[in-house]
Amino acid sequence: MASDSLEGVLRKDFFWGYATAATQVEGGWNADGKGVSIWDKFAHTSGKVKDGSTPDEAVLSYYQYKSDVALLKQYGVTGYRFSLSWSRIIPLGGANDPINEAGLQYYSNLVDELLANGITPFVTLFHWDTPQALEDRYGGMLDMKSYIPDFVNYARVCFERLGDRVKNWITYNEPGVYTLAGYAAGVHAPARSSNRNLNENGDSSTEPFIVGHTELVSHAYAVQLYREKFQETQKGSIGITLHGNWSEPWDEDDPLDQEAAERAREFEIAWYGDPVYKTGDYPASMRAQLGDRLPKFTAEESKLVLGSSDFYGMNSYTSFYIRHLETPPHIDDHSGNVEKLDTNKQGVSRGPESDTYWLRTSPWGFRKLLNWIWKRYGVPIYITENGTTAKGETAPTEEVLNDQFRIEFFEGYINALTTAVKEDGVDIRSYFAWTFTDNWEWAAGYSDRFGVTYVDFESKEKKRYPKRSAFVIKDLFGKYIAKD
Ligand code: BGP
Repeated sequence: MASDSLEGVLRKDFFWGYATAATQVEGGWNADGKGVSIWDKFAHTSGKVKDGSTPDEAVLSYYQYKSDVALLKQYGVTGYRFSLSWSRIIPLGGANDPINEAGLQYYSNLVDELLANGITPFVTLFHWDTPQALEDRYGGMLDMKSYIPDFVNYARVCFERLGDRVKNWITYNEPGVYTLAGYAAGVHAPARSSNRNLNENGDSSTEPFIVGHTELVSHAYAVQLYREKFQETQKGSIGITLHGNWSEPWDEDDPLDQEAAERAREFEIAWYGDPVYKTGDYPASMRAQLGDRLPKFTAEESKLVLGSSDFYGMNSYTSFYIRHLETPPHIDDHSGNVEKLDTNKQGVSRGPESDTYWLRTSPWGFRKLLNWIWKRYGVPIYITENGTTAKGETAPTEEVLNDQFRIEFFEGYINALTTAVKEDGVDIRSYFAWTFTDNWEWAAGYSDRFGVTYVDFESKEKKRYPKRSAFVIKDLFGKYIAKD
């Protein structure tokens, strides 16, 4: 419900809309010269995806972008965040490999279509789909020296070819999820598990932190290129998007749990946030626990990384209660000696359960997180993802399309962000809900539906059915954004 006292609180030029990622929506996985990405390979390997599905077709937005943009317009959005598939643009990925003009043309058409409909594009260069050829050639991001020139070249091609019209760039989406899910848990591409890499001393893997370092440094080089060669003429902004959920102490009066919650925030968010926005280095709590597992920034890297984002791109979905542990839960712990719980000491739940095991509706934590980020980093915040699944969405029935659970989620979170602007003075410039249509949710396949549009995956054209949440969000921003 929109509260009257929040009317007109958001700035006139606040952007709102939906976020998507190439692998999750495009389909056409090998169409018109596209190369194979690590997610194509992962999904085509049996046993990796929950429902055994692949993103070969996804929601066919590669073919249906015009009607999709028309639907976005109907939903009233002012912005649309999508990602470019590197292997669609440079099929083999490398700086000396050929460009696929057909792939670039698709993105150019999409950008034109959005602009013709008054929708501002926000473009992510990397949403997890490394070209498989680079993985095969030198191990992808594990080899920072080989990887950087390839990523920076890819970024340059995108700035050159789309930057006359794209004014909002995001280098990486959730670098921390890419590293932990892909190199520690091994449940995402490229499916490397740190357990496999234990050395004889029983120490744990270093791979996630090596990959994390590559992401940060390559991000910074791409930003340097944009700032030196493009920003003045193209007049856009560029930054990075980090994931982060709120960590609340399990026992709010226990100093150990308070410290543990702060440690959890640092391991999750400040791992990338501090180098970029605060110190040019990793947080001391991480260095203390991880020692040499954490790479060291050279003086040059540190200088390059610090200040390398014009804004804080924030993806957030939920909150956790955090309890202190004396010893790491497992020897290759990546979370700072903490335990994540669903309820606090008083037995209060973090919120109603969605259809996704880690996600519960907890807008109370969203406001706290916005404040934590604002206080620690002090740069404008672009909320680039936030959304939920709901139980029982298996057919486009009237009840499913009247998606009350998702509506309450969005009411809570959009209210929390608007309150953070009004009451706490946090500078928030955008909100992109996750997501526009049901899609291919990575290792969950087609089983997790985050869309405000129901998709019939059985139908040949992946028929779309608007859910009511799309119109509730429209009304909320209609009230909360200031008018001329
Ligand atoms: C974010 C990703 C999105 C999307 C979303 C939903 O971490 O950036 O691409 O997948 O999470 O979560 P999940 O698919 O992990 O359930």
